[in-house]
Amino acid sequence: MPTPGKDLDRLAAYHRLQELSRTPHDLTAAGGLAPERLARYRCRAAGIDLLYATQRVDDTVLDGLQALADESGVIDQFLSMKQGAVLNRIEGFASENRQVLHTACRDIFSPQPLAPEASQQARDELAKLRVFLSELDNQTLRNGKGETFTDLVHIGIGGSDLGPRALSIAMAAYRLPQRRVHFISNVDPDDAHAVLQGLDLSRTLVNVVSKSGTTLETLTNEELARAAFTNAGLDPNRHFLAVTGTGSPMDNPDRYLRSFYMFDYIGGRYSATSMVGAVMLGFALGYDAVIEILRGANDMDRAAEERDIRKNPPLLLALLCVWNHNLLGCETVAVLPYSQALLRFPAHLQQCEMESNGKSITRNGDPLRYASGPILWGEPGTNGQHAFYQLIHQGTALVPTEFIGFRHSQYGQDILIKETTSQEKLLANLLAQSLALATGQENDNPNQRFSGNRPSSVLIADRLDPYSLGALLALYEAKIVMQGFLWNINSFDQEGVQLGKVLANRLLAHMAGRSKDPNYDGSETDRAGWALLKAAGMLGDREPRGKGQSS
Ligand code: G6Q
Repeated sequence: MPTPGKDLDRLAAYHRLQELSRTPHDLTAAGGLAPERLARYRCRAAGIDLLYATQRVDDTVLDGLQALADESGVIDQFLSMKQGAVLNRIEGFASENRQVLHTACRDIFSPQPLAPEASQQARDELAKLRVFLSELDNQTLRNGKGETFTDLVHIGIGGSDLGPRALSIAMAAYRLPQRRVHFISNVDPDDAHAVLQGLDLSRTLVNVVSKSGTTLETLTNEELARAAFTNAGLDPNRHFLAVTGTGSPMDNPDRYLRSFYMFDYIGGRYSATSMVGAVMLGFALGYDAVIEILRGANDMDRAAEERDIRKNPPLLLALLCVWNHNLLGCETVAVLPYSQALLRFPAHLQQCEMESNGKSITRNGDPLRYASGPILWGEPGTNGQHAFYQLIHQGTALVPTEFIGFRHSQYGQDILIKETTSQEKLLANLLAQSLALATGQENDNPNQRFSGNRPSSVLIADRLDPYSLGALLALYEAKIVMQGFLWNINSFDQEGVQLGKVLANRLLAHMAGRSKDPNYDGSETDRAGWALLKAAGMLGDREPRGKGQSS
């Protein structure tokens, strides 16, 4: 069993950084953004460059961050995660007690993967997927009328939706002809209706994705979709696919055309490169594109093992986050992709970061004495520039930003207007924002004064394609778990979402009129829940009828 790391504030390097944080690098000073600095503060892996000259760090702070990385053993912990250590746990308390092996899903190219068993399971599932996709391609798998399948509806929520959906939107430019994918996640019936109504169900597959096989929203939407197929005279079992954990209530191949598996060592929010994302992506893009995504992710996973922080983009981004968040006091981080295709990428990162690092205890169960995960948010630029950037430039909150951009567009359909292409305009805007935030601008008019010294990083790659998307995804996954190691928290559980789920079931039981023992127990929470339902006009004149009934 690995020993958890040390608390951040027990590290000598952290105290040294606290001293340095009193006089952070001044980006507004003369020479604060010297060309030499811009050229040197740049680090690259798996085709992605991280430009960080516009962060409030200098060589001394970078040396301090290197010392912090070394002293906390962040890379050793990352390696032991990849080798299958049980890191999803809280010492001495009941916890999930699981390995964390999402990286094994893409460690499939080397003859000696770090976690051989998990990588073999990934290969086996990929082999099944390859057969399934080739049967679709060569039309041995067709609908009851002998036609090909053209549409796939992916049903899942949280980790079984956000990552796959973000990747699917990002890769729309690479979609196979005559293949469309759709998503249903919310239990809002309008969401499901809006998706299903426009489809020719006879040529549609439905991919139901739930690791646990017990999630209310997903099971409800599955039944709703099954009913739509039955009403259309179709047999759902010949159209529905399952992606689930082995042994889950959904692990019932008789009900599905095909069943694919993911394993308990892959957390939902880290599961986009498992079958959770791969089945839908394979349908939309083809098997080879899925492999390219995995290859990009694997290359970044391997680059993330580098101990020199100046050569390891995810590690450096994680340390810069600790610098901004714990030492310079910033509470949020904005991820701003200058690519419309990354429309839902910030939403995926929001879950990945905030569900992983929104914690208040250490891995020993002690209260944290320092801040853990920041609030992460974001929208594509340049749209955001015409909206919330005002606050980033001149607001009282200091918002470190992570810009993401690509040198070339996906479709290559572009024209010169006033001697620049749209892609150049997009990138010019990205870089100008980074510059403006760093240097600011003096003005006698206080309303037109920009303080500057607002930190940002720029991630830039050649083109958003399957390989770079995989690398970008893995970069953020690694960054997020490394932050967790630095804060000495468990980034792999999500107890915080449980209470709301339990109470929602309780309120549903009241609404369904099943308010008998044990659902209505007269506890303070139950009484408040009942009263809240009444105040919301959901119960009419009904009174509780359980053993704890109040009247
Ligand atoms: C992610 C979380 C959570 C989970 C969903 C869906 O890390 O655990 O978002 O992915 O609740 O769970 P199922 O896949 O089990 O339906």
